[in-house]
Amino acid sequence: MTKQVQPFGAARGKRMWNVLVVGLAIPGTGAFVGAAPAGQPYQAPQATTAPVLDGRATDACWARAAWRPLDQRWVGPPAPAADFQGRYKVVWTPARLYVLAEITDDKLLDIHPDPLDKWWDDDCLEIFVDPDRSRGDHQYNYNAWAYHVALDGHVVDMGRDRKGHLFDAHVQSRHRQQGRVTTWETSVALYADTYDDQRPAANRPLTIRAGQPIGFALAYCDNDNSPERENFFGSEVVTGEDKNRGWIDAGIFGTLVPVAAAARAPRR
Ligand SMILES: [Ca+2]
Ligand SMILES: [Ca+2]
Ligand SMILES: [Ca+2]
Ligand SMILES: [Ca+2]
Repeated sequence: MTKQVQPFGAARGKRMWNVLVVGLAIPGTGAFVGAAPAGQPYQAPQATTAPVLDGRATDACWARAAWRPLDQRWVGPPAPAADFQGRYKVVWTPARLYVLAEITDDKLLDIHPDPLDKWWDDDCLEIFVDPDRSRGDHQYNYNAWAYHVALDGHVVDMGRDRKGHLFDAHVQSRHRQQGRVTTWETSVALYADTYDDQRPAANRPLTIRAGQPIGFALAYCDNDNSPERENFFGSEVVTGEDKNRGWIDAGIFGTLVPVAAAARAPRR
């Protein structure tokens, strides 16, 4: 199985920059960057009104969530800030997680029109969820999920048969590009490890509850000019030589804690 095993020399023509540049030069307000460092549980605020998925981060719920950086280089050489930068936020309702990603990418690429052909070699957002925070292997089972969200909206993860499958019903996304910055808004339904892939319609999403931790990580596959993706940037620190472990091992995921919306003051 050669999926997602990429040589480090794949990014020809890229300059070698210190990865610190990526972490320090995030555009925008930056107010929350560094407020919730990697390795600490992410406190996801409850959205009293779900965001409208339109690639615009103007929904009230987003203002209450802290940014986290996508600054861990899992595959490929260091990249300058103009090539890639990323950060994200998460909010929730009992029915869904909502992920906002702000990605600076100098060229959006989709060179595999078939959504099940080398999906990780096109630009895509990758959303990792382990609904019961059990950790452990999830390569060819549903203990956890690695949803690859493509520019065309298709969503792919590996099935028990060791092949890619579309899970378009699990994740919805919209993105909007302004210059080099693409804003992705996604909604993610959580499914248990008992997921029956022979009867997809029979599965029901889990209810998300305040205080029940969820394994979570986010990543971005960046390809600009190459037959294979050039970089893979993630949200979590992965130790060891092989940092491309998210699609196999839910143990590298971070922890997301759904935080209840503050109760309204009683009317008098
Ligand atoms: Ca929106
Ligand atoms: Ca790029
Ligand atoms: Ca699990
Ligand atoms: Ca790209």
